[in-house]
Amino acid sequence: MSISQINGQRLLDNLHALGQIGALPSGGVNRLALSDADRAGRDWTLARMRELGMRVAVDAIGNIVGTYPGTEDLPPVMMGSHIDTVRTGGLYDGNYGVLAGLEVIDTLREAGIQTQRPLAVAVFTNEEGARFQPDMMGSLVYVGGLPLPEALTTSDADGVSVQTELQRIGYQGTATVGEPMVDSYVELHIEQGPVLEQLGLQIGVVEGVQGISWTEFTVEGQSNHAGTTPMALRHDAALVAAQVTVFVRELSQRLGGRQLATVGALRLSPNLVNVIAQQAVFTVDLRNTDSGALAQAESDLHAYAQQAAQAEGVRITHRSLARFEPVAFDPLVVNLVEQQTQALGASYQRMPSGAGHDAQMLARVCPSAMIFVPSVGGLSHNVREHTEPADLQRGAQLLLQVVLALANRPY
Ligand code: HGY
Ligand code: MN
Ligand code: MN
Repeated sequence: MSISQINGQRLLDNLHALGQIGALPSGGVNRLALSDADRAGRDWTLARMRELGMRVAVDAIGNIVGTYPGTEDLPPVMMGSHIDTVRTGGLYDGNYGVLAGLEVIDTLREAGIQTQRPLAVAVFTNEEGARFQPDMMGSLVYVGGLPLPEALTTSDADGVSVQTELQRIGYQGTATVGEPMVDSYVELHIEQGPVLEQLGLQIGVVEGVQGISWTEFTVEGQSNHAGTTPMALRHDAALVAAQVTVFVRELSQRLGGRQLATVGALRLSPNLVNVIAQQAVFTVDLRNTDSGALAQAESDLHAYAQQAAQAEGVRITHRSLARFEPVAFDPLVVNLVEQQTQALGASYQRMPSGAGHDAQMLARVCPSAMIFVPSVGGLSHNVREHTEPADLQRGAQLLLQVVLALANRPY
């Protein structure tokens, strides 16, 4: 049976159409979770699902699941990702996995093909965690990893809750969280790193996702006059934030391997040129494929932060924003992705994911895996995020072939 070919131009057109929603004047996209732009993106995506004749459900955390019926009433093979972005996002992070999933449905529908198992496409709420932590919030609730009430009462930096925003944008749905039960999950995503491009490879067969540890530190010092306070008498919150920032870079170099460390958010108060900072609130993002090394990095970080605070005579507290162990995807689904990649004649390598993804949550409840396509310059979470059309098309074609194999496999 000749395999249907996805319509690459239609996929590109849809990526650009969705990319207009929340578009930044300088290029790129700002579609923070549960913002007005996110609502508009959700409305657009729902309309696309309905155009494809999909049955659409929205659950209590705002996850959207479109289902395309199969010949058998079995748990669906699910594709999907997210359409929320960071504040300086690109066209492809998350959006590509959702729209490629809809392109697969469109292609099969046009060919009059119905798979044995139904196919589903999911849009998970707040994958980025840029506004509300933790990241992958919608999929974590979906798999029962975060109680719904705890997610709904989570607030952003302005004290606005997830529930308030879900209701405001009209996406606190009534579908039961975690339904439908999923047969298997395949997420297509841009790599968001430099590996495939540097090796000149077309596909990443993703074997798992590294561990993630997000911590928010609050340092309380003493504001004072920058011109009259002797250096020895200062209790400078900004100094401790800066020391920890330098420390985590040195920590990643000392631990080596795949240890990553980032201070991405920093707020000083009162944040004035001639006032010693009274407060510093900052985040530390630690990642490692090795669970033990990640725990070691966390332990070293907290020991150093306490010691630096004590030396400066300031108080330091912290709270965890997200903590996920490394995840290994289902070997059978990973093997299937590899086989279909070979059948497509694409160059590839097996690799871990540096970024977090909804697939690492779905892996808790069903066999899951991911497919990567190259990111130009390894850039992502950056308005210049780009993937070549040929790579976007190839990834979507591979997704179609993988889900066809999963949806029609003997049961
Ligand atoms: O932070 C991450 O890895 C993902 O983009 N939420
Ligand atoms: Mn993503
Ligand atoms: Mn992202």
